[in-house]
Amino acid sequence: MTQEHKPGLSRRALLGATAGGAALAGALGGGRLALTGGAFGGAMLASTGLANAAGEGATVGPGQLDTHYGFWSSGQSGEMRILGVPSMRELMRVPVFNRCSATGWGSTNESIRIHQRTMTDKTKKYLAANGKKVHDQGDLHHVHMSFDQGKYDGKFLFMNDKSNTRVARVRTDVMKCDAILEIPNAKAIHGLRPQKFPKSTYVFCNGEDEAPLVNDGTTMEDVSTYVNIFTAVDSESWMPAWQVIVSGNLDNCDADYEGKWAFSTSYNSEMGMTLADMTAAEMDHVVVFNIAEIEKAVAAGEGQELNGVRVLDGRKEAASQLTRYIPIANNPHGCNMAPDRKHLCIAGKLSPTVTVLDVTKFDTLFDSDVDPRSVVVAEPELGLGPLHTAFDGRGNAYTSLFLDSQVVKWNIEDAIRAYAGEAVDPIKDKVDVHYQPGHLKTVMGETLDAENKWLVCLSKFSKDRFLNVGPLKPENDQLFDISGDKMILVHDGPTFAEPHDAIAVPASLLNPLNAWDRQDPMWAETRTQAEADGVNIDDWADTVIRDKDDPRKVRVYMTSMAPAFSLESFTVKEGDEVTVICTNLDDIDDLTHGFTLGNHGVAMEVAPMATASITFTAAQPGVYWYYCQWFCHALHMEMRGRMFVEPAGA
Ligand code: CUK
Ligand code: CUA
Ligand code: CA
Repeated sequence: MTQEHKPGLSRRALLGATAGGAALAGALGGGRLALTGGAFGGAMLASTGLANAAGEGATVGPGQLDTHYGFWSSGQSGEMRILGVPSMRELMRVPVFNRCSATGWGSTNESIRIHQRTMTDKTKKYLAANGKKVHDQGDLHHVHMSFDQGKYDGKFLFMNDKSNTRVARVRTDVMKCDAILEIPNAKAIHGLRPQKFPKSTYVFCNGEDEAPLVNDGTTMEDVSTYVNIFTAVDSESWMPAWQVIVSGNLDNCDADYEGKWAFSTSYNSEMGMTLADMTAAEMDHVVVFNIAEIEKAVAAGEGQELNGVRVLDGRKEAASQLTRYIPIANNPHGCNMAPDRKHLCIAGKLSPTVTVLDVTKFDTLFDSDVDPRSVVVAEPELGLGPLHTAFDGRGNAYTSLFLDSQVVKWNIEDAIRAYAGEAVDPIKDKVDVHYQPGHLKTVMGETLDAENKWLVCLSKFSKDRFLNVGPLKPENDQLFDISGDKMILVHDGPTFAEPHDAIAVPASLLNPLNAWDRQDPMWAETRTQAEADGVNIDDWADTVIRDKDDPRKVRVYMTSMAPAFSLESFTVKEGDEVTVICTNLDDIDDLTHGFTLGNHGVAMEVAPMATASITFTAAQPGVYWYYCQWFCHALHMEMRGRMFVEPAGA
């Protein structure tokens, strides 16, 4: 047992008391120390040693593989993370919207091309006018996998950048981002979900912030000109398919299992610009998007074309068939479709309730004179600050209570019966979590394959759960075994800023490559340039080429093979725009090389059989060493060479 860090903190004691069953199981079972560490925990964390004990299978010993991949967002870190579940070991960080010192993401030409990808010439102008080239920062809240027939297809992961109104796609075969899009017209993409059925043709993207539709400074103070925009992005071309203007703003979203609807929560139906105004109304709403009607309107050329996108008007006053608005109590947040294909759960946030909507009744909303609240089939009171809901595929829902710092397990059918007047308590269990949870997720819980084994709860605060690391504390992701009637805490996992959301999928769903395919599109443009230079980048290359048309540009082609670069040195001139193109000819698993150039801020990963390139300006005359920064061989330290920079006039 470790000591208390501070006196007077009763939270541990409280947790210990409420998790009594777990404490007992842990005490009896022993073990699990490798994962649980010291914190309070030995006693309260469950063990695997006990037959039928909760937490069974949570231990993943040295050399053992996890049964599931977890994909975590990273909030303001701007990357996607891969964790093993149930060990909660962090396996990889995949830079997406951020710049990465280790891999050169955001610095290499291959990644900058993806960062700079623009949808139309018009948008390119818009980007240039704002002086924006590459944002190397992002706020990534939501990661979701592509679907086929309501189940994950294992192909892509989609994610948002709230801070720069962007969305990105990650390929699961190489676990690299292959497309980023800055969405025009909308502002601050927050909620993001793929279409579940028949497949993820669209990725639905919520614009959270209100702004004038044509946001060019001609109108700024006049809030009546502000709109919010819902965007469907084509998952293949990674271009906007269409947009819908809505009443109020958009927070979280989801889609149904029939391919008919998308839905979004709105906490600012008031279109308020201040906290007081945003929380003024008793009811906000959920927007229901009618996909078929929207596609019909797009095909008919309705609405307007703006920055290359068809924009339809789905606001209340437009009285169209595109949208419907279902009143929901004050400032709802989470929007989670249950795997029973029927029930949509809207978390109340400022209301202690979750509102359950029957999506199979949504057709009736588009008849006239129907009370939009007639699709509400339950509204259980669960506790304070409900944010998000997860599902176990057995009819149970798990809702995070931010203010109560709890997770509540409740039964959807029982909640429906209670709403109909029966004397039944839908609440089945409550556990304290540490501390103030946001999202929570079950394995496959947003698909028809929902599992009932693990629940991850992503808490915003770790409080006294870990060694003090200064004023900035880690967050805390907690793993629960939900296979029994009670939720049992089996693991705490500190995380850095700031995973909002996560998904977990069986390891068998994915089969990532060990070495790149030489024909991968990632370096297609680099290949084209090499061919123009008469260089074969699939073979040994040790060529330095000065551009015929622009003599300030130099391209340096080299290969890496442990423990040497093909070029021991190369020569350029001060001020040259130098591009180093490196191909790793080692096709051995795990044998990544890198290229780091001294005093130039240049470093990049070159994974097995990959080509990577990076462009920089040669500094003042002198000798500069480059080296391989991924420890690859006994002679890794010797894997280096010199760049000679001659005076410009020489
Ligand atoms: S939001 Cu973070 S806790 Cu951006 Cu999904 Cu609810
Ligand atoms: Cu190659 Cu280190
Ligand atoms: Ca509100």
